[in-house]
Amino acid sequence: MTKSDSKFTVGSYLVTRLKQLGVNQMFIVAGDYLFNFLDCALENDLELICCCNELNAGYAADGYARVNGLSAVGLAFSVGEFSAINAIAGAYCEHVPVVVIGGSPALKYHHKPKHIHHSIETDYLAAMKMYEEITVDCQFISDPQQAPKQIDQALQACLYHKRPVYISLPTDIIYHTCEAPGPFELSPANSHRETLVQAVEKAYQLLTKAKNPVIIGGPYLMSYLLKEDYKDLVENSGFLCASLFSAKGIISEQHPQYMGIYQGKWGDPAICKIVEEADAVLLMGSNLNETDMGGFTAALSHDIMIEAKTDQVLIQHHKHTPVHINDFIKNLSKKFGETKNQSKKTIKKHFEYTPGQKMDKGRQVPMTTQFFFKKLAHFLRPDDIVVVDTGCAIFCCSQMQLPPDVLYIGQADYMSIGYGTPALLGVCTAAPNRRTILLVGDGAFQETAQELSTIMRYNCKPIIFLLNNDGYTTERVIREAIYNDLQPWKYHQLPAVFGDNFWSCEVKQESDLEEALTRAEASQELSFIEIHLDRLDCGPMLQQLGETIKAARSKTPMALG
Ligand SMILES: Cc1ncc(C[n+]2csc(CCOP(=O)(O)OP(=O)(O)O)c2C)c(N)n1
Ligand SMILES: [Mg+2]
Repeated sequence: MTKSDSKFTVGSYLVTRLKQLGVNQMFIVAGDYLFNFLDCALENDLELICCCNELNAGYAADGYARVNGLSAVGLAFSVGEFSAINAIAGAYCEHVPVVVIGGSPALKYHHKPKHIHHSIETDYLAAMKMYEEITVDCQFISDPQQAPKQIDQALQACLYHKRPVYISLPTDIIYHTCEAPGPFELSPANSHRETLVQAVEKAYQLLTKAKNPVIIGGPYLMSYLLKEDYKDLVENSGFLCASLFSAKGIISEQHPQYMGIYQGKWGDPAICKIVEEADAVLLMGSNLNETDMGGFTAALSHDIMIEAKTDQVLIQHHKHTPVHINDFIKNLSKKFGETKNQSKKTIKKHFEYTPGQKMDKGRQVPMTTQFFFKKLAHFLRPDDIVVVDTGCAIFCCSQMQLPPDVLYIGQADYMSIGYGTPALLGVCTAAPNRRTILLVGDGAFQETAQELSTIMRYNCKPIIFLLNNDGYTTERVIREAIYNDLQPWKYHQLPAVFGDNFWSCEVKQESDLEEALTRAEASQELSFIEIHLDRLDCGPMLQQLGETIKAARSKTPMALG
């Protein structure tokens, strides 16, 4: 078929490609320059999830991509594009593949720019210049002949690097015809063959000669969909393994070889000891960020380390590149798999909370963080999705043992509060049949609370636990000051403003929780449970962290918060 015979337009080409790649919903906030593309999406059965604001649409797209493997967000020219920047920066930081589509003025305006609505004077590419910092590819589509190539290039980059890309679509280009999309073939990983073989051999030698080797799983294993390969590697090697704070749940926390979260001196001392006394460490898919490294208290020596990043492997200071994490994990796992009689090391867990343990129903005393998380550990079941926002929620959850096959989602590296509620919308959209639970602090909730409205608009039925500790407790434990206070909302009353398809309650005493959980368990509607906690009750880990930071602050300012 020639280009002129094609029934495809630039708009329908992009929509078709998204659908071929499993994106069946797009998060949007409408705007006039975007109308043509939105109509095109509707004509081609790409469902639109209309959000309250663009920051939230970006976070929703992030949550959707973490479940689905790819997502799209449609934004109005400039005003919408600028508003979503923090969400897309988060997706860039955390390796989440989101396609950002910006509606732009018609080409005739680009040829002869005038100061039109939403433009910053006459620079129509101002947003694109900003997105260049937080995406792996930016395309401005001005020629329908080139459009398919440009769109495919952006999508390839998005899926290869697992990071956002940006496509700017002038409003009139949408209806120009272009060639039909063929099958989409993903670019293969670009490892250099011999370097890969060398890296695998060296890593294998170092690990097998060691007496006490350990494996640590990082977040890129999740981004690159390597969960199964990682499990194979752990099992084929027989070594003990830990997860980073940002990779909680990358391997079943019930797995006999799994120790728990390693987070330097911030984490469990028993796990820290095993990891830091190991004579070989294989660290898979990490960027060694501050939180994962426990405020850089982690004492991991590069002399005994193998570090697989996304496209290179560092072995005892020596860089092997290009070696893609995908190729490295598969080949190393295979190599271990070929070795017979590999004895497996197992470990008794150090977790404080274990499912199946008999739980008391609670007394008539004020609710505490510790009691809540103990009960929650019993409430969770396999296959749940748990979304956590930054605050006590993410820090306390990291200490709680998850049942197998729970998908755990949080912004553990970028840590922008307010991520959780809109990400929940994305997660529920991508996985409507999985039970989904949100843990969000009062401060984080106040950042993006409107999206509860969209969650109800699309009839999602998550269970939301709002941890109301009267302000920014995570910040309070570092410094008590009025800027960590909040206007005290009646949170459990808020869903009633947005719709009818919910039930809500307040939990003030330990004994109230049982009834709330029983009701949530049986509910066919959205559950909104406001948990009242003391303003300084943050669980032992954060408490200790606050003390450490306060003590260290006079010498070295810490970055937390
Ligand atoms: C967008 C953004 N603004 C500010 C911060 C700084 N910050 C980190 S934790 C926190 C407090 C969170 O409060 P809340 O959600 O109530 O959780 P809590 O610590 O009380 O459990 C703040 C303001 C941030 N991480 N992200
Ligand atoms: Mg709070």
